[in-house]
Amino acid sequence: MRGDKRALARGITLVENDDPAGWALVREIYPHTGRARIAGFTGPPGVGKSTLIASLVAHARATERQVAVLSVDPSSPFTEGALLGDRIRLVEHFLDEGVYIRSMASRGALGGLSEATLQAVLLMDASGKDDVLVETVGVGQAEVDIIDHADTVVLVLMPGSGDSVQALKAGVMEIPDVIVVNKANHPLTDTMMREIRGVLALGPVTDWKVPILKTEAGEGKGVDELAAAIDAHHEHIKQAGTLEERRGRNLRNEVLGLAAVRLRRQLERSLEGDPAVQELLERVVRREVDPASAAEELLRWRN
Ligand SMILES: Nc1nc2c(ncn2[C@@H]2O[C@H](COP(=O)(O)OP(=O)(O)OP(=O)(O)O)[C@@H](O)[C@H]2O)c(=O)[nH]1
Ligand SMILES: [Mg+2]
Repeated sequence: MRGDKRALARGITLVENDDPAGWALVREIYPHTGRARIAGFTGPPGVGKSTLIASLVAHARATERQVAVLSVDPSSPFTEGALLGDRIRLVEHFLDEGVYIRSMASRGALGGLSEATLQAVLLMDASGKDDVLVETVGVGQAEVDIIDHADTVVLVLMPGSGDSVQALKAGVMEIPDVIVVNKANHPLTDTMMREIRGVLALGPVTDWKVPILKTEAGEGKGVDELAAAIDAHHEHIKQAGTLEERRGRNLRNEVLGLAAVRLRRQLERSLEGDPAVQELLERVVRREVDPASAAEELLRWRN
């Protein structure tokens, strides 16, 4: 809680390894969380999320804000090796005591990736970070719903990522709080901006007008505006009371989600190898009992 990077790193490793000490740690620090601003960055692979985040880190450091970055990518864990490659400009921040960078790819034995990431975010928050920036790949029903725990969701696109605009249009993806079109020196940028505006115009009118920003992350262009938009959104939801509401709803969902996963696991364990259960399932397959009745039967046995 004094912000020691090594302690934070060890804590996250415990959580990632599903070590009971990790859960105990989160239990202890939980009352000290809720201070950090959590921004989630999502969007298709390669649009420049990491590069943008690196620029935002530099931006935050200029005002002495403490920052943590969590990259969640089950398909391509970003390793130290990848970090040292040119694709991520976070390297320059590795030696900065005020910045902590971590990636998470392990699914963990128990709760799965999204649970482990939430715990990691809590630890980052408790360690005194002002900003936690979470990167996840994907648009639509992202396999990592950690984005649900962000106060501000930033969708990053680049000219040509039309699929994502379609996903927005089709309602597959929830409307984010801020939209960024990165690599904005591309000739199709303005077309893309128009398409996005068109999609947003179809949606409901809300009290927050989703800004659509152009950036060139590599050059740091538009990053000040992006930082300002994230600040403005945070301020907006704080004033409107939606921040508490959002966090409350997300935390309640988290509790229900965790309980559901655990109940399912308990159920599976208690029924494993039980011949009566095998027989019941066989009867469903033989169409003697319908699935809903069989499920009720299972629950009756458990109680
Ligand atoms: N031309 C141009 N290239 C950019 C810009 N921003 C990022 N890039 C490059 O695009 C590539 C992908 O950038 P990343 O920041 O790794 O993208 P990402 O969205 O984090 O990618 P994943 O994590 O793999 O999904 C890198 O080679 C960047 O240098 C930009 O504004 N213009
Ligand atoms: Mg990335």
